[in-house]
Formats: sequence, structure tokens, C-alpha cells
Amino acid sequence: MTIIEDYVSSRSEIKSYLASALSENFEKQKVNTSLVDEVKSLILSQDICLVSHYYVDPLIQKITEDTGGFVGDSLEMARFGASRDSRNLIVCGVSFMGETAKILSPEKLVWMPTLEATCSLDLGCSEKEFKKFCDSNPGRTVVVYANTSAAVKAMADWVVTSSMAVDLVEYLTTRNESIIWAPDRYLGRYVKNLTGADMLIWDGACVVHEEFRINDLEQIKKLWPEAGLLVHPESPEEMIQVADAVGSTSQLILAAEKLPHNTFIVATDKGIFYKMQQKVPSKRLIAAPTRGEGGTCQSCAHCPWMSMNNLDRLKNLLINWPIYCQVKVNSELARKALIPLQRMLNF
Ligand code: CIZ
Repeated sequence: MTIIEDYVSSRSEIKSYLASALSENFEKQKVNTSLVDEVKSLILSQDICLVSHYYVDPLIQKITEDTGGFVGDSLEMARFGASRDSRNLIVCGVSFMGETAKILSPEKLVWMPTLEATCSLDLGCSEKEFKKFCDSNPGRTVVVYANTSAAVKAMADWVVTSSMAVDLVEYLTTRNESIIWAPDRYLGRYVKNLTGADMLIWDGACVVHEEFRINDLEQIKKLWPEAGLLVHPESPEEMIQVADAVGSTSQLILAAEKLPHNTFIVATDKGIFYKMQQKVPSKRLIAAPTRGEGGTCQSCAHCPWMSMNNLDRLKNLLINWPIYCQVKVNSELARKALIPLQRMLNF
């Protein structure tokens, strides 16, 4: 076996990743089926709506589906949560997702298995520093990505997700608006290249997507020359330039269904393979490499904060409802952040 074949079979073959993350391999994973059943019945016996992001561990996504909840991107999660009557909305994802859900459903009790699950984009764009950036560049329309705190959203004119960023910036450009963009620089540059917009871009990045590298990709392409490449726009330009499809999580899943390829190399968080494989059961999915040969990855294509949404923490929440798991957003901040969020929803 060559080094690259070994890499692909041991690390990137998604079917075995999913198998070990799901019930087929509970023993190996030391996940005990009675704990899963207990968590499911705790959900079903209480007034709960559970929503999970594509990037959380497959087991949590499966529990979400099995109990009538919803798996999707941050916007879809918040929309689904807001459309349900349940008093308790549990968000398995990262903190900005919990905040957005609370802002859109202020009357609900919003919970997360841990509020410590954050995001490198959110961490890298503090309220104080971002305010300085905006103040020193007056007259620009402030567009922030969903992956920001409520405090940063409260300073923005618009919030966007990666699925609608290009369309919104195109629209602003037709109105001759110049833009402040935050926090992801790769997504920002991607949007700027496509639209030609006048954008000042904050210097943030996602720890998962930033690690995708083209070197090993070329090796993998030698093994599967017919493979299509699906790339999230938070990834480096070198990946975006050679992609067959670039898009948000939901758009990449759609691309896997629509494109004719039978094999895809996928550059986004590994958690997505659970839903993607469901949609294209007969296609081969391969995780894009995260470093040059011989390197060691830090995130290894899976967000360390997303994986904090584990079974033990979920069970603890469902039994104890600890106050430290409840999402609270200051009401004045929520009022301000709702304005650009609402604009996004109406766009
Ligand atoms: O907004 C989301 O859910 C994220 C983090 C990514 C995406 O592309 O959907």
C-alpha cells in the first residue's frame, strides 16, 4: 500500500467513520446502546425540540432524527426551533447557534449540552476589537457572518450565512455600498472575487477549514481521478479554485446529489458525512486531506467544539437542566441583533 492509499483507507474513508460513529460499532466506540435509548426516552417524555448542526457527531445527529428533531445548518436550525411549540429548545452546536435560536425564540427556554462549545471565528472577533474596526472605517455597510456573537451581530447592518453571502453582497454592490466584512477572511475573499465588491475584510478563520491543503489532494485525485471536489468557502483559495462545487453545508449536500460524480472528496467538517451519505447512499465520500504529507492536523476535519456535544453532556442536561446550560442573551443586545438577523431572514 502506498502512503496515500494507507491515508485514505485509515483516515478518510467515510463509510468506516460513520460505521464507528453509529450503532454498528457501539462496542468498539464504548457507546452503550442503553444510554442511547435512555437519552431518547428522556427527550420523548419531555416538552423538548432538539435541533443539531451537521457538524456534531453522527450519533447525536441520529438521536436528533430518531426523536423528531432537526439536523441542518445554523439558520435552518433556528427557523425549525422557532416554528415548534415546545417550551424547551435544545441546540446541539456551538454557542452562536444557541444565541441565534434564543434571539429568534425569546419566549422559549433555550439550552445547550455545554455553553463552552464556541467557534474560532466567534473567538477571533471580539466585540471590543470589532467596534474599533468599524469606528475607524465609517460609512461602510457592516456585514457579519452567522458565526459571530450576539454582541457583534448587534453592531451589524446585515447577518449572512455562507449560503446567501454572495447574493447579498451582489445586491449591496448594486446600491453602491462599500462593505465591512467579518470575520472569515477566506469566505470574505471568495465573495469579493465573485462580486467585485469593495470589501474591507476582518482577519479571521475557521480552525477546521483553514487546514485543508491541496498537496495531498492531488495525490488522492490520482487514485480517484473521476472524483468531484466539494469545498466549503471557509477553505483556502487553493481549494476553492479547483472545486467542482463551492457552497454552504446544505449547498454541498445538494451538490453531492445533483452532480454526476460517483465519488466526492469533501472539504468541510466530517460531521456532514452523516447527512450527505444518507442523501447519496451509493456514492463514495472521501474526506479532503488537512495537511501536507507528514504533517499533523490539529482539527483533523472535525471541530473540537462541535464534538463537545456528546451523549454524557446531553443526558446531564436532560436530567438536571442545570442553569449553566441555559442560553441567555441580554434583552437589549437581543433587540439590536434581531434587526440584522431579521433582514437576513427576509432577504
Ligand atoms: O451556518 C452554518 O450552519 C455554518 C456554520 C456553515 C454552513 O455552511 O452552513
